[in-house]
Amino acid sequence: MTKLQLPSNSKMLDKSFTYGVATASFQIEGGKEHRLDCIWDTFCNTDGKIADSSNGEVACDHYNLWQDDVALIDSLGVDAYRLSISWPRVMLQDGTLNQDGVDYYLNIINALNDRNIKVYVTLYHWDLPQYLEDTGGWLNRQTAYAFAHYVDLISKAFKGKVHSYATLNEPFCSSYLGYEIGVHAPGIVGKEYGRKSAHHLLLAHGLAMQVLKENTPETMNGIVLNFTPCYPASNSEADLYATDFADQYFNQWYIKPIFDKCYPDIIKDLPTEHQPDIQSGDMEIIAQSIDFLGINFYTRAIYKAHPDDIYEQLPAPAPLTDIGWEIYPKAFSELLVSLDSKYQLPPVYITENGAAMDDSIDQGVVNDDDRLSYYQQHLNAVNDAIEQGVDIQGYFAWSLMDNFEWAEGYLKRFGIVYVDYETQKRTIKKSGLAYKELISNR
Ligand code: GCO
Repeated sequence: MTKLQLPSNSKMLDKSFTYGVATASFQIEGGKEHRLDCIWDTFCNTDGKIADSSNGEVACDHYNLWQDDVALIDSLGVDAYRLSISWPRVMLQDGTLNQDGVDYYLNIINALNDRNIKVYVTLYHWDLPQYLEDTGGWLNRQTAYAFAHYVDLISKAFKGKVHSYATLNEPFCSSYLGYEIGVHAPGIVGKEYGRKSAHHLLLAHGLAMQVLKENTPETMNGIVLNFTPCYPASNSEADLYATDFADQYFNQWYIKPIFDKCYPDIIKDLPTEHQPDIQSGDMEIIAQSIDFLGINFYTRAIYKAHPDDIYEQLPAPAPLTDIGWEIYPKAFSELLVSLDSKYQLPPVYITENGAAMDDSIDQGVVNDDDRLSYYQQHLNAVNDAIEQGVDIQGYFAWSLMDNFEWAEGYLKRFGIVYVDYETQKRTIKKSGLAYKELISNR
């Protein structure tokens, strides 16, 4: 297989459908000496947290190589680039802007605009300033207000240069992985912390939406949520119940407040000490209207009832990617159709989709047929959802290039561009060449 193809009548072949590539600050930038510490620096420096004991101090050295990387993005022919802003690079602890950090992003944003590449900014992709974690991080309600303040200053500094803002990337990961099971920074463990941190993240989203509407009503403003659709191991009543519970806990928890102004029904089944601290007016703030919804999809999960706990997730069946996630594209179209039927969705953008594969480079060539096939199946799934009436207007490949894959360090490669971390040489993989061809053949 060398090509990515869509049916000739596909709406995804219209020029108005946006194709892009995505990255995140901590995963690619390095340049640590030019910013304050974030929770991922601290987490990486804690023994046993990162699979290869690595950190984000150099990463893809995008801090120094951004000009080449913008040229690389342009060479792929994409319409848009989704990047995230490192909060501790642009803000000082006293609540003022760090102009060097702002200028760093302005240079990148200007270079993208010069090349007619639309700039999709994510304002929070998990790199919370460490000084805010020191006062409780997302367990502290004040962090939501600190976020709105940062968004106020940065959206003014970027005025007129950005196409779209996403407030948060995947609040599920920040709260559940970071504060409930502790496999992501800041590594806090306790069922009592997951929902509380999630509520403050969602509040931060709502407060930031208010700021964006005021400061930059001309940009497309929204949020990026990830979903791992839940499937039952059998049709037994117990398994169906377990699966529905997991879906409410892991998926609907983050979207329902935004569209329905309330948490899923299971909130009443959670012990009081696990409940979020909801203050009067919070749900109205969270349920601001949004201009777009970003959806990230990688895989599904299968659940059955558990005798002592409510649910148990089964091991993922083959075929698997290199990170152990099942390849099951049908869940992608089913997810999109089901969200569309449950909620009054604004236009949807697929803000991340892609696969980690065990790539090897041979004489400057990366034949990642496995990733190419993943993309083909998932582009088809998006097309299926569009045919079923879901208003999807864009698709971003995760990721532009191999990078720091959080707790997996540099061991898992998600790029459509290969990175040699010794030399920082970038090589477009076969999947990247096919993506470029799909885009240029529209
Ligand atoms: C995400 C993360 C990415 C990951 C990707 C693969 O938003 O989940 O944005 O940072 O690298 O999802 O795990």
